[in-house]
Amino acid sequence: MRITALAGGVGGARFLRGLLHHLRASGADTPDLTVIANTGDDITLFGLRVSPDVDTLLYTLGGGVEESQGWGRATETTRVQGELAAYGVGPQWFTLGDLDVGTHIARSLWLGQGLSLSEVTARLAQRWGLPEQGVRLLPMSDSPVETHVVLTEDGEQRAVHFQEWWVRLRAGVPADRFVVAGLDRAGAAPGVLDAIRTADVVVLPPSNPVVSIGIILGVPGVRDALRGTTAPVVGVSPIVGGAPVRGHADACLAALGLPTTSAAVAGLYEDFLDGWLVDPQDAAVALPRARVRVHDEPLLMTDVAAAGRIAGTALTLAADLGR
Ligand code: FO1
Repeated sequence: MRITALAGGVGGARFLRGLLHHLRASGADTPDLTVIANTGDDITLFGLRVSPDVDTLLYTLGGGVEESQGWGRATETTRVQGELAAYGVGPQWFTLGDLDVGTHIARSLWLGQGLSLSEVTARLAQRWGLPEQGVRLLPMSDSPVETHVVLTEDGEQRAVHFQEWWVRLRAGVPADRFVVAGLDRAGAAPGVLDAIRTADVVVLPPSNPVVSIGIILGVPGVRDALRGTTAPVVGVSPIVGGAPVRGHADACLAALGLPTTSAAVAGLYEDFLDGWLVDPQDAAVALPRARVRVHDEPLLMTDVAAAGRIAGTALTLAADLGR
């Protein structure tokens, strides 16, 4: 079964790790999973290209993530950044661990040598053993795309990089809107549109609907491919009991004038969504499109087994829809 997923960082990575766990436990053949990663969070820091969602997927699926925070490397130190601070080199609000820096140096070096982001990501994925697990990790685009957030502070509007809003400001200053530099002219990376069109199932993990999945949907051709695919498209709500499971999805939805409900998230996908998995607390959702099949299942990914159970339910929902 060819599965294609659109994913952001921590929520997407944990869900997909559960999906692989579920597929292995159910004795299926080697999984055939294509993951299309958001690269709108990417940022250049200290001259290095950092790709947080891609790296979170690499480390989580490759067994090297720092579980307590969901991103970065386990058993990490920050000596390099400490030395940069001693030189007065910033920013210091974004923590880059020493092992993580190795990834950014490799990525930046290879990009500088003329490799595409897809080629670089494939090399990084090889090191983390993703191909052996049946996983193909694709950036959504080979072109640089960067999400910026327009804010009003002291009566003045200014735009900051998404990471500055998310990490330094903790999304505490309301976003007026998001501006995604480079998105309108970003072509989908090789394999992205085909992976959607030829999948047996397309899954939307519980990733941020605005700044993760929403950015991937903005890559020219992706939304059309989702509308046109014959595969059932099944999503998992990132909202449980009217609040994001993690991260600041509430602040992102507010910027679009939307409430923090699983129904509002489903509304963002209404032109291509077939099945929608919600938590029992949100089971009474009124969806904008009656033909979307809603199923409820506890959605807290407390461990790998719980994420596997949720992923298994999403596949069952997809199979029911495909009949
Ligand atoms: N998140 C934080 O809250 N603080 C950080 O200092 C931070 C550093 C960081 C470094 C590398 C990386 O891959 C991710 C990192 N994140 C950090 C997570 C990241 O900011 C966001 O969670 C995602 O971009 C949103 O998906």
